[in-house]
Amino acid sequence: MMETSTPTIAALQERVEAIFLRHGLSALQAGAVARVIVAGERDACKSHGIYRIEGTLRTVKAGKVNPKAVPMLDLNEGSAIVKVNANGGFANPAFELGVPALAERARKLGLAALVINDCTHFSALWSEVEAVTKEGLAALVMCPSYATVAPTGGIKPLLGTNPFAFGWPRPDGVPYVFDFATSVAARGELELYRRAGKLLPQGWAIDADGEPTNDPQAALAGAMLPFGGHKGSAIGTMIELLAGIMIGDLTSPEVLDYLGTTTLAPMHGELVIAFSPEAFSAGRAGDPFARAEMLFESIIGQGARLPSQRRFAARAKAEADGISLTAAELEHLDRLFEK
Ligand code: NDP
Ligand code: PYC
Repeated sequence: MMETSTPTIAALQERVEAIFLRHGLSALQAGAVARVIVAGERDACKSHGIYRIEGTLRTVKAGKVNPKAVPMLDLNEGSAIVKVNANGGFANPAFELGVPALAERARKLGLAALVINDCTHFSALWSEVEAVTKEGLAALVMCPSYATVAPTGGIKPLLGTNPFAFGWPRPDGVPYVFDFATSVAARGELELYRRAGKLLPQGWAIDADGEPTNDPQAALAGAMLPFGGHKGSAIGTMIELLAGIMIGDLTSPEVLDYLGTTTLAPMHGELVIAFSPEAFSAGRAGDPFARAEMLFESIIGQGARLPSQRRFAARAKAEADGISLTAAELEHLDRLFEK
């Protein structure tokens, strides 16, 4: 049986933060980046957990992210658009800086957007969606990544795996949250399959000649496929438009040109939109939150599960019992600290 250990969430946070501090990140950057990585492990989202530390450190070493960047908030008074320039640092502290102003503006105006520019973004989006739902607001979050996905009908990497997430606040518990790559799977999953020596499921990727492949190595050299064929391809394109071109930041092919590799974390922008359900439904019958609960109950009533339910169950277990890590994972953390 594989040997495991169960550090508390706080202990793992301290350990991951120490790795980043040791490698030159400021306390602001190290704390925010470690929080999102530890949240990934806590919620059993391995593709964006401690596995991401190595790539993050590689990106710092390559000089493609500013480990001591201080994000700058532009309140853009009177506008529904709040902006944060990450100044070449990680997206996570920039997001944390922008959320209070985003929430205040959305409550006042009914909806508001947070634009983050010039940020390195490697993380899952659900933690950001949840931060907005904690403010009693619904949220949409999206960003490009780098060109790794062929548009439907094409065979060359062009779109990113472009994550797209939504959240709806629930008065008496965890929010409704979905968060997915607009490719069949996140690129991190491909890498985890490669490391485990496992074949990919059918329909995830094509090789460099455009032929379907189950070989993770051939897939990494070829292109991933959008989820849902032309539908995922169109949503991925929308994200390039809204969270790349519209906010004056890089699109996925431009990110790849800038980095020259997919082995570093991508640098681009991010778009967060917050909605006040009360403001949108004002003057109409029915409490939007109560009506939403009826919808969720009907979904569950059919035996279906809500998205993020698996994640929230993993979180509850980690909060009670600690985060389960193998001895190999803990040794890996030690090596990252020493490197
Ligand atoms: P998954 O396919 O694993 O999950 C997508 C969503 O569907 C989750 O909210 C999941 O909830 C939910 N879900 C899964 N199965 C069911 C089911 N049977 N019924 C109802 N809901 C279900 O996600 P991806 O592999 O596409 O993406 C993984 C992560 O990668 C995301 O968090 C994304 O943000 C991140 N990512 C980040 C990128 C970046 O550039 N920063 C790029 C691409 C991806 P649950 O978790 O509870 O299973
Ligand atoms: O898993 O597809 C991915 C990814 C790309 C950038 C960050 N995560």
